[in-house]
Amino acid sequence: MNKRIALITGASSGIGAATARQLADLGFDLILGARREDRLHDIAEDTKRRGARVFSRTLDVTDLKSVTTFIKEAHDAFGSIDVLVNNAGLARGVTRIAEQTSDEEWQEMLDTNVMGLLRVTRLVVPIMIEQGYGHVVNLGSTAGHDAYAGGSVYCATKFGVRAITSALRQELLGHPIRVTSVDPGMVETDFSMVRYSGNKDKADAVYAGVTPLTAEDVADVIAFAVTRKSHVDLDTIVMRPVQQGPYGQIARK
Ligand code: 8X3
Repeated sequence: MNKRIALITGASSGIGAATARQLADLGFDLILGARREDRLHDIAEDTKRRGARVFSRTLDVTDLKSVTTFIKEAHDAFGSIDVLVNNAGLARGVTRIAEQTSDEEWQEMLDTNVMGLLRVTRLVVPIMIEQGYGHVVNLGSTAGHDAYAGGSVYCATKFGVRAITSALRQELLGHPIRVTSVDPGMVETDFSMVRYSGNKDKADAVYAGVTPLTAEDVADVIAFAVTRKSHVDLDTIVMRPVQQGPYGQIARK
């Protein structure tokens, strides 16, 4: 049997990079996209050393032309896409609605987390339908289950991902294509550094007194989901550190 091929967006760091490494170790070939070329190059080289055949290109999911070119070149190179991991996403700020002075941060989150995921999905799903198999894994969040003050738009994007995942699962019923949502709570990646525009003190405070999930913990779950027997479709997987409860409750030490 040919090696399976997984496409991962946001593959240059955090959950995307950890997933790329784990899937390479499990024998997948990889299509890797991310905005940061130097970091993408590093993860491409690492996964090649682990035995994967790798197609990697810069990808900006907010840019339709970038997405279209990326998917076409990747499909031309590899001929099929078995697994799509829609990982690219970000949070910007924790500003309350009435205190937000411009559209910029809101727009970037909506355009990346919602529109970006849709742009990639709508081009990959027809390939999966045509080939007669596939698995779409969307990265949701506990922020798509419970909203919190200062997180209105980030939470809206993740509630949106949850709606898109549910609709997609219904749209694909009757096709042998699996749809999974992996929805983590607190994961220590550069997520908080991005959210707080590089303010390390604020980013560190998010994880103070908590043993957060790691990117590898989330990648474990993605790897588990995509390696089940083909008739097994894991639906929504919500995962948190043991110190994090629902509704933003955290038992810090
Ligand atoms: C990240 C979870 O709680 O930091 O997706 O918004 S949270």
